[in-house]
Amino acid sequence: MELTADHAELMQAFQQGQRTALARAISIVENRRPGFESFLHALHGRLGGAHRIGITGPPGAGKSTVSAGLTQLYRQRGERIGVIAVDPTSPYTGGALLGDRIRMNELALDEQVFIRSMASRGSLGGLAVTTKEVADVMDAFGFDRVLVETVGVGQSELDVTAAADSTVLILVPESGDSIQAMKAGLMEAADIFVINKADRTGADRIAREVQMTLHLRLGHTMRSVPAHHGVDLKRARRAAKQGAQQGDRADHRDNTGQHWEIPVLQTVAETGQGVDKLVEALDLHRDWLRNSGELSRRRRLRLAERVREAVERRLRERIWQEGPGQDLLEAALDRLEAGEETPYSVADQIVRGANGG
Ligand SMILES: Nc1nc2c(ncn2[C@@H]2O[C@H](COP(=O)(O)OP(=O)(O)OP(=O)(O)O)[C@@H](O)[C@H]2O)c(=O)[nH]1
Ligand SMILES: [Mg+2]
Repeated sequence: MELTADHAELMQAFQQGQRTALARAISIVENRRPGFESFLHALHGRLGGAHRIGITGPPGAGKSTVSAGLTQLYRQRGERIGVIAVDPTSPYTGGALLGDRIRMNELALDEQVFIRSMASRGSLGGLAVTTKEVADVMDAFGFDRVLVETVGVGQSELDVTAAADSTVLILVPESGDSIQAMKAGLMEAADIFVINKADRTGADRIAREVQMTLHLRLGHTMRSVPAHHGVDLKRARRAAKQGAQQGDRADHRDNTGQHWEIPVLQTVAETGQGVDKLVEALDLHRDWLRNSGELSRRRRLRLAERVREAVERRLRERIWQEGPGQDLLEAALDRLEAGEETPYSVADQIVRGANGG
C-alpha cells in the first residue's frame, strides 16, 4: 500500500490543506485511477471527524436549496463544509440548473466551502459508486460536515444512507400520493423528514401523513404527532438526552428502547425559514448517534461494506486483468456452445485457476 512519488507529494499538499490538492485527490478517487486505494489507505487515519449528512428526495424537492441553507448556517458557526452533489440537476427539473448555479457559486466563493458535482454514471441506484470514497477524502481534509445531495429515484435513498451518518429525506406538499407507495425501507432510511416548500398548501397535511405512516410502519406512538407545524424537536431532544444519560445501545427503530424519534420538519428553503430547525435536528441526531452507540454501529457496517467492495475489486482484477480468466473463457467458448460445458463449470475453472489451484 505504498504511495507513488506523485501521490506522496500530493498527500503532503493535501495535509497542508491546499484546495487544489483536495480537488486532485477527489479526482483520483472518483475515477479510480491507479493507486487510488493506496491513497485512501494513507488517508484512513484522518477519517471520522466529519458529520456526513445525506440529503435525498424527489427531483426538484429543494435538496440543493436546503443544502445551501444548511451550508450558510454552518458557515455562520465557523464550520468548514464539503458538499457532494450527485447528478445535481435531474432531467425533470432542468430549470433548476440556473438557480443551483447561482446558489452554489455564491457559496463556492467561500474558501471554507468545497463543492463537488459528480455524475451518477448511470449506476442504477443513482448514487455514484465512488461517492462514499469521495466523502472519505473530504472527511480526511478536515471538513466539519460533508453534505451528500442525491436525487431520490428509488434505490438511491438507501444508497445515501450507506454514505451518511444522518439522512434527511426531503418531500414537498405534492408528494402526498407517493407517501403511500413509499417503500418501508425508504421510510426507515430517513433519520429526519423535511417537508420543503411549506409555503404551498398541503404541507401540514403531508407532515401528518408522514407521521401517520411512520407510526404504522415503524410502530411510533401517536404522541409523536405534533400539535402544530410538524416540528417536534422537544421529544427528539429528550430522547437524545436520555440516550446520553443511559449510554443505551439504542436501536434506531426500537420503540421500546431509547430510540430516535424521527422529526418531521417543515421548511421554506427558498427563504431559509425552518432551516435553523433542521440544523438543530441534525445536531441532536449526531448527539444521539454518538450516545446511543448507533454511530459506531453504522460506521462498522460501512467499514465492513468497504472491505467487501475492495475484496471484490481485487478478485475481479486478479481474475480478469492479471489472471488467466479471459483466456480460459475464450478457450471454453467452443465447448460451451457445443454443450460440453456449462457457464457454471467454466466459472468454476476460472475461479480455481485464479486461486492457483
Ligand atoms: N415555493 C418554493 N420553492 C422552492 C423552495 N425551495 C426550493 N424551491 C424551488 O424549487 C426548485 C427546485 O429547487 P432545488 O433546490 O434545485 O431542488 P433539488 O431537489 O435540488 O432539484 P434537483 O437537484 O434537480 O432534483 C427551484 O426553483 C427552487 O427555487 C421553497 O421552499 N418554496
Ligand atoms: Mg439539486
